[in-house]
Amino acid sequence: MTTVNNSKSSLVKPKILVARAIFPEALLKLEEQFEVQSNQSDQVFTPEELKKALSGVVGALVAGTERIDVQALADAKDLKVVANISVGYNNFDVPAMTAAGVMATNTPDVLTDTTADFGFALLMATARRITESEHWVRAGKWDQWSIVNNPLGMDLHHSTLGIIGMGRIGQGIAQRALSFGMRVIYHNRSRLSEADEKACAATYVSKEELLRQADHVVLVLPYTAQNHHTIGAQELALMKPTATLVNIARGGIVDDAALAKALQEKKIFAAGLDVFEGEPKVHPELLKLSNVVLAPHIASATEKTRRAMVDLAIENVVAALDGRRPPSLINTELLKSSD
Ligand code: 8YV
Repeated sequence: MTTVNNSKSSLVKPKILVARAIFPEALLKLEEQFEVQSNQSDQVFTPEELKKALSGVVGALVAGTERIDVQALADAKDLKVVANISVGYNNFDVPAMTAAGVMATNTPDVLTDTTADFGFALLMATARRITESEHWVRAGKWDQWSIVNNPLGMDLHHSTLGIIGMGRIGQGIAQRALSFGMRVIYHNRSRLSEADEKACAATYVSKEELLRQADHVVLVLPYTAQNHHTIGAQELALMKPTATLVNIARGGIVDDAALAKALQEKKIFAAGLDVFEGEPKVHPELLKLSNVVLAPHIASATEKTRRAMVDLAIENVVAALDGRRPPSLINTELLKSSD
């Protein structure tokens, strides 16, 4: 059990914060070891509330909705670890956390397949106009069925899939594409090893080449300041008018205003979006369009995977507070400096 001695030498449980609602069983597990300040009402903290909530706790579990930066850490003098229930960690100012001696952790691997499945599902929904077709049925238009007057889509099978961001999830999508007979091209910060390229039969190309050649483009790269608006008006102009674009990466990777304009002007065929600039807000022009499939950031959202993400975040907090190396530590330099 994780315990610390207080000045009166009685055993007290260390205090931790759980900033978003989690599964009740996971909360009970945490309560065995910690005094837990939870937020089961799931009301997202304002930056001021987050700063207050972090003061006096030794660990915290947060999600992408909590920004951990200098301001949030200002009064967090006892804080040792913040565990993101998310693989992406652009909500963390990692240098600020390292400077404050706070371990940062995330939840890789446990969500790879679920997220790759969803990337493929969103791609299919987008190319085959599935949500638009559902609206068609609900609007009582089925009697207008005709050979030429259905929502006609684009094929996936034997088309060219372009993946930007070829980490674990990107490679998972490439592997799924193989069974559809797709040709896979990719662009990534660094080229994969020959063995990894072979495993997903993917060919490395420049970003521009990928945009020109691909029938379907899927974005799976992490958000960084350098990746801001990786896809803007200029990039959209390179794409085929028959092409689709799917973003399961992060809002801000795509210039949503430029995308809405390209979709309005039919510069590309359709888009599927799970993430948005300034989410949970969605660009108002995107909301007006029928050639875009919209999802509320659910790529990792299966019961099994969300439970695995929470469990891994708990494991990270427990390890850090027990003086062990957390399984998915991001700022590993913190351990090196204490060696
Ligand atoms: C999370 C995600 O649900 O893991 C990620 O990077 O985008 C999602 O799986 C989301 O970030 C909430 O923390």
